[in-house]
Amino acid sequence: MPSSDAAATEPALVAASFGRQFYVRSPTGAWAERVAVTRGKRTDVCVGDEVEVRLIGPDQAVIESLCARRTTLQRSDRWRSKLLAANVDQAGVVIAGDPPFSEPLLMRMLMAIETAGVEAALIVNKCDLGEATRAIAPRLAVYRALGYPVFEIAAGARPAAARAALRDWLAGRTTLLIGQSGMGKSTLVNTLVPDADLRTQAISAALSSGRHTTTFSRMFDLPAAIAADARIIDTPGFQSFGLAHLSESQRMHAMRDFVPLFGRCRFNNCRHRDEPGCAIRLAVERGDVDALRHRLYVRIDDDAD
Ligand SMILES: Nc1nc2c(ncn2[C@@H]2O[C@H](COP(=O)(O)OP(=O)(O)O)[C@@H](O)[C@H]2O)c(=O)[nH]1
Ligand SMILES: [Mg+2]
Ligand SMILES: [Zn+2]
Repeated sequence: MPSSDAAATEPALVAASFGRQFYVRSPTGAWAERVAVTRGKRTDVCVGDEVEVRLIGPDQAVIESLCARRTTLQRSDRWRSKLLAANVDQAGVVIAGDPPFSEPLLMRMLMAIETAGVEAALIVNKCDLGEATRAIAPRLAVYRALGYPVFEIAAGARPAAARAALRDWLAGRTTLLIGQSGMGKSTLVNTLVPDADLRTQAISAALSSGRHTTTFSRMFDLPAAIAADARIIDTPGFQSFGLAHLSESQRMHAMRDFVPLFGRCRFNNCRHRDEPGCAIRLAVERGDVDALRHRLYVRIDDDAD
């Protein structure tokens, strides 16, 4: 290959992925956003990836190489692992009182996020629904006590207040929003990125040749007036979140309430169920470790066997 060709690649950011097609943009805005494909059958590229592309004409590109990732978030079952996003700094798990959020799902997402070395926060949406929000308040207190930032907002009902509450947390970072469907992720993205819907439609049309779908993740820059130097990634909702890519030790270490007690169980291979002298179960009995989180941990551990 002539060396002039090798020099003709451009740095790009993957703003969306859909099957084997990607939507890429220039980090400096030097060229127009466009659809890209990978060479061969490579599919291990995801939203947030930094890549080198070769531009073809005014609206196409080929992804030539993938840059090293700072972080990788994924979910997986026994057969397949799915990349959710690369290079995110932090993740906001969006939950709400109505419909009631699933705490097992929340715990699974937190395990994946923490193991990936990504900072996690809880974004509690629909706080205008007083009764439903009061019903989950005791659970929010548990996560606050564990040190997670907990933002209480109403993205749809009180958008300006939601922007003000999240501004400092979003500034200077790339944030992934994840959660069950119906919690309000897309509503939140729309309050932060005024033209998000239009841009989603444009990406959707370009990627799926007209078939409108929003079942893909996509990344937007936030307007500077809303948060400086910030990017946000909206994801489709999940009904399950597999952790086959995590070891038992990784799952255990993501339990912030367990960590200070490690090494105090009678048996050093303790699985913190009904073993005699289990320091974690004793802490549950004393009320020092939340009983529901312990019970859900055991269930997640059972599912992984
Ligand atoms: N009451 C209330 N409903 C909201 C709020 N934000 C979003 N919703 C509603 O929640 C539903 C799901 O929102 P959506 O953004 O599509 O959720 P996603 O599936 O997580 O992306 C929609 O009917 C929204 O109108 C809010 O602040 N208050
Ligand atoms: Mg959505
Ligand atoms: Zn134990």
